[in-house]
Amino acid sequence: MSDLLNQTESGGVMRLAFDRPEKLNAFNDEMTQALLAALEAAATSQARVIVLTGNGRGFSAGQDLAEFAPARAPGGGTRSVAAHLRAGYNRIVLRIRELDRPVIAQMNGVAAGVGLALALACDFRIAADDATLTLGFSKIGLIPDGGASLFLPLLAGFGRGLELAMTSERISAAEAYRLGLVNRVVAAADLGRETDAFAARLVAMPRSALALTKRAFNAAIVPQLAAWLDAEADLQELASHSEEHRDGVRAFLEKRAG
Ligand code: LHQ
Repeated sequence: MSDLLNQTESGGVMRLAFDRPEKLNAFNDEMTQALLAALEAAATSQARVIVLTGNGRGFSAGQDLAEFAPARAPGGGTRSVAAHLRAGYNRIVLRIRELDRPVIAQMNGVAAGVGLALALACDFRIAADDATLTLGFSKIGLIPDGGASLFLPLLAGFGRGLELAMTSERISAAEAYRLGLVNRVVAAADLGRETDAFAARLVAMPRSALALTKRAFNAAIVPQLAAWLDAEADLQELASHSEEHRDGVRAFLEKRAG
């Protein structure tokens, strides 16, 4: 267990809270692997519902761009983005979808990049009214990854999904609700209580019915998920070799990003 992921369990609900609040819970390798391990352990736990959330004012700002930056610098490291996706986020998305119990994203604050992608891969999203969402990838020359190129149009529709992906517009929770990206929006002060109440409703439902319902929806809507995540990683690899990507990451790290 890592200090970067707090795990608690009560009333049949496992809560996993990202804990790098000073970086808006951006994912470094340690936090990524901790989440993957926790989701793997959840598959055999007594918990009937899993809740993902963040500590502080962020749900997650996505990939830690400072940690991955050396590979982006001219003459820098050689880490492949595709390999990075396959070793971490893609496995997390598959775990979320394959878990035979509901996974809820409790969106306490800003969700960006692959942080938003992971929320979109969950079964349900409950957002605080002051939370915001942005894909952010296009600003740094990338494509939506972590399954977002699939789950975003699935939830928001092709046109609005593509618009959000291409513009990286930062939208409010209310707008996200209007677009179908989140299931409900609640007062920030009530977020924990409202999520607990919703989770308790699910805990009280017949366990196998929920497991089979999830399996049915997966088979109907995302039957080729593993293959798509793989293809998405290849496209991201292409994008990551561009000058636009290098310049975009540099602009963010030097705080020149608009
Ligand atoms: C961060 C981050 C961050 C590091 C905020 N990293 N520090 C996969 C494969 C391989 C390569 C690349 O990517 C991917 C998948 C991805 O996820 S790509 C997309 C990565 N994420 C982004 O591009 C979002 C970057 N962040 C932002 O645009 C803003 O921070 C948002 C809109 C999330 C929030 O803005 P503000 O509320 O104004 O907060 P802030 O920008 O002031 O951030 C607070 C701190 O968190 C700050 O640190 P500092 O030490 O200066 O206080 C930021 O540098 C840090 N931070 N996101 N992704």
